Amino acid sequence: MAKDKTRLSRRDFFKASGMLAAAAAGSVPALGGLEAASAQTTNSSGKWESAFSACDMCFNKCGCIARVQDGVVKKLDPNPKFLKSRGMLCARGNAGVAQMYAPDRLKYPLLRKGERGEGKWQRIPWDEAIDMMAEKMQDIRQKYTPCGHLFTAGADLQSKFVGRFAEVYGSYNVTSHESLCLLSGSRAFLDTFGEVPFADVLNSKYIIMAGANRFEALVTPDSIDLMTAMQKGSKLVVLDPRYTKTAALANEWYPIQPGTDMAFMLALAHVIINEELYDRKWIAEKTYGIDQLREHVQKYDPRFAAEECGIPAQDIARIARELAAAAPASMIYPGRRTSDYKNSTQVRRSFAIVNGLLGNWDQPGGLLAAREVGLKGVPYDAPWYDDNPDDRIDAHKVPMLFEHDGSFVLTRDAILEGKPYPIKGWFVYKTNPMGTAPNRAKTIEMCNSMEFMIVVDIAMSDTAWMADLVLPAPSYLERQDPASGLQGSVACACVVQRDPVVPALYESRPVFDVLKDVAGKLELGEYFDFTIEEYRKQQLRDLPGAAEAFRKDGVYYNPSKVYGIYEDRVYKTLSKKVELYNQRYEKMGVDPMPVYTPPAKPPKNRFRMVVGRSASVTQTSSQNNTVLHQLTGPNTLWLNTKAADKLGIKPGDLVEVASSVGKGELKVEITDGILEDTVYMLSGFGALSPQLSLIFGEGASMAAVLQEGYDEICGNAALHETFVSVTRKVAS
Ligand SMILES: Nc1nc2c(c(=O)[nH]1)N[C@H]1C(S)=C(S)[C@@H](COP(=O)(O)OP(=O)(O)OC[C@H]3O[C@@H](n4cnc5c(=O)[nH]c(N)nc54)[C@H](O)[C@@H]3O)O[C@H]1N2
Ligand SMILES: Nc1nc2c(c(=O)[nH]1)N[C@H]1C(S)=C(S)[C@@H](COP(=O)(O)OP(=O)(O)OC[C@H]3O[C@@H](n4cnc5c(=O)[nH]c(N)nc54)[C@H](O)[C@@H]3O)O[C@H]1N2
Ligand code: SF4
Ligand SMILES: [Mo]
Repeated sequence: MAKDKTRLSRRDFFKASGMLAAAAAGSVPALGGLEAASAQTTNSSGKWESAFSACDMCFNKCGCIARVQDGVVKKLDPNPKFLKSRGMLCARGNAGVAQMYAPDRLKYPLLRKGERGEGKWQRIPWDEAIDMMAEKMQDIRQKYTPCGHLFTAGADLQSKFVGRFAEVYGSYNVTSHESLCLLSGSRAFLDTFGEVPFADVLNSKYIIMAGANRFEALVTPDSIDLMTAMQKGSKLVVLDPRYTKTAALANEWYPIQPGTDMAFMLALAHVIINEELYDRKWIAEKTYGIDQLREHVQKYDPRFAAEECGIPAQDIARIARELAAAAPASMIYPGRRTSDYKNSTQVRRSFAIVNGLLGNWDQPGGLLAAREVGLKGVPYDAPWYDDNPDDRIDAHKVPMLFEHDGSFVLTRDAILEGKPYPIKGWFVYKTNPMGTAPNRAKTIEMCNSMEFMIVVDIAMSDTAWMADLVLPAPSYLERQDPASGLQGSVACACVVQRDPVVPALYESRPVFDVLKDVAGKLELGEYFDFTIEEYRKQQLRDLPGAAEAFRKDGVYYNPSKVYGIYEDRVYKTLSKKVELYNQRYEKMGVDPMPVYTPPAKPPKNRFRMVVGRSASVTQTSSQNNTVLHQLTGPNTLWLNTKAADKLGIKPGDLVEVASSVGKGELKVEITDGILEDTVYMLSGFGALSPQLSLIFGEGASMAAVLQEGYDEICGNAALHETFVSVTRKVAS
């Protein structure tokens, strides 16, 4: 496929769109969407070009092909050669064009003029913005040591440059969206199998999906493979307090009492062990701790679990037998977001243990080990700063923090306390903690405690709204990105990269360029002494076929062994085996096996709030998309029919939902598809930023209502530990 040879240069684009003249006259018109972009393009040749890219509307990076006419992206199609996404581009993926040409895109650097969060901005030129960044960062480093600056970056191929910058600048304080997402699950599987697995959904015969919603919360290829596997006769059992679309399509759905999954999993282990439904050879050769586990699960029989979970005991016993009969082509699906409960690592350990017990590992239909993609790192020696404190600001608060991601909620608390040391600068790239970290009031306090806060985004997110300096980024279709390895099921170990499909819009600049410029001013230029092109060459140096594959197919696959990887490999655990009993936990004084504690019950007339996804939006980042906005929102509060009756609430009433930390008002949706003591609402509404013009004033903010518990082992946020009241405000 010919790449866009006639691609317009950035200057040509502005010229063609008439913007250069307008800019010279001092008034850059707002490109009001795709139509406006096309209308402003003169000399239309009508010629279509195609270019590969990888979708960035969520972290999955599905392969796509941009169809470009006269320098304007008109359409995105799935890349059929991209096996990970199985030739699919979801609704959000298709709406990538609208994201790029959104009228609300940030267009040039903005400096706060009024009070923080007041919304008074002054447009400044880039060189001034870079000078100011360098000056403030230097100032903070001198006053508070390099660790006095926090760096936060979301899911992105360029986030690695933020980490690199933080390291050479000298700060250990780096956080990401991950401690609001999946770290407790990663912890649990790492501490059982020695690595975080992928699920071979396609070849699985029996899947228990607990606390995951693969037909709405899309994860490729799992979402598509689940459909295929079910068409081939695979059985799906869903545990979810809500009747999700995945629940609707499952063979069996159990509205499990929130926070009780561990009781269910331990009861499965009880049946499997007591009825000797496991493979003795596997247990003897590959696992550690069967005797301790046998003893541990005796008290967790199906009757006990039934009382806790609200799932009949005979069903639990039957499911255990069916799961074992299908093993090793069966699985407790590991899930993705595990930011649920204070004991989420232990809950997910119970998932991992059942898989370990059945040997659902490294074989078709079970959990799979990661594979080599062959991508090379680009090492560097960061300078040492004598004045720095010993550790991250959130260190030692939980026993097993992930060193690279830390814990956002623990970091925020430490910053607000100013202990053990002050943090006064904050750089945020492509993540929106104001909308995605629980207890928004606290995040506002954190922003207020900063001397200087910089946000790089494509839109005026709520986090950008709180910043001192807001910098416009190009969207994924406009920038060059380093290569990245992608894994997922049997579909791949592949490598993707991005090149601009069209030149960067407005004055947007990639974060790499921004950091490189600032590094230069801070005398750290030697650590950014390369272009992305050169960086990629280094990454791909052992993959001679990659460049040609990118050109031809838009993706590079490294064919490698999928199953049996561990036949001659030792597990990266203390016992060098799959740890049913965790030796390291024992040494650290953490329960070596998951001990069940019943979750607190909501007090009378209060409800447990749970978090979940819609297929047509991502977190907080696409609700304001002109296309997706028509499909989603404003958000509603799911309330059980009986609970609504008791409260005298009728369909469509406006209700106030309030926790101990915040509240919001939204319309109610009365349904039998949620447990009586549980409520749910979609995230991403109730925004504070008026520059999210489609959704400003719509619905309620989940981040404002959620309290901020955290996982006691790794500090991952615990988003489901919030009780709320629901009160009618206005009848429908
Ligand atoms: N369309 C779309 N797709 C996405 C995303 C998106 O925003 N939109 N986000 C992506 C990201 S970053 C992630 S991490 C993944 C998330 O993927 P998932 O983890 O599958 O997503 P959630 O929708 O959060 O699913 C959690 C489910 O758990 C249920 N639940 C709540 N409490 C309990 C409990 O105690 N026990 C059980 N068994 N269930 C419970 C909730 O009702 C919810 O349906 O999705 C990814 N894919
Ligand atoms: N209430 C609530 N909180 C949650 C969750 C939830 O479901 N509900 N889910 C949790 C999970 S699983 C996760 S993964 C996290 C995700 O949390 P976040 O990382 O905060 O995810 P998003 O809300 O998608 O925010 C992404 C930000 O990046 C910006 N952006 C998009 N594209 C670009 C780009 O190309 N360049 C730049 N520079 N910026 C861009 C968007 O405008 C947006 O401001 O949230 C967690 N927190
Ligand atoms: S799942 Fe959808 S939004 Fe996510 S990368 Fe794939 S196409 Fe894009
Ligand atoms: Mo996530």
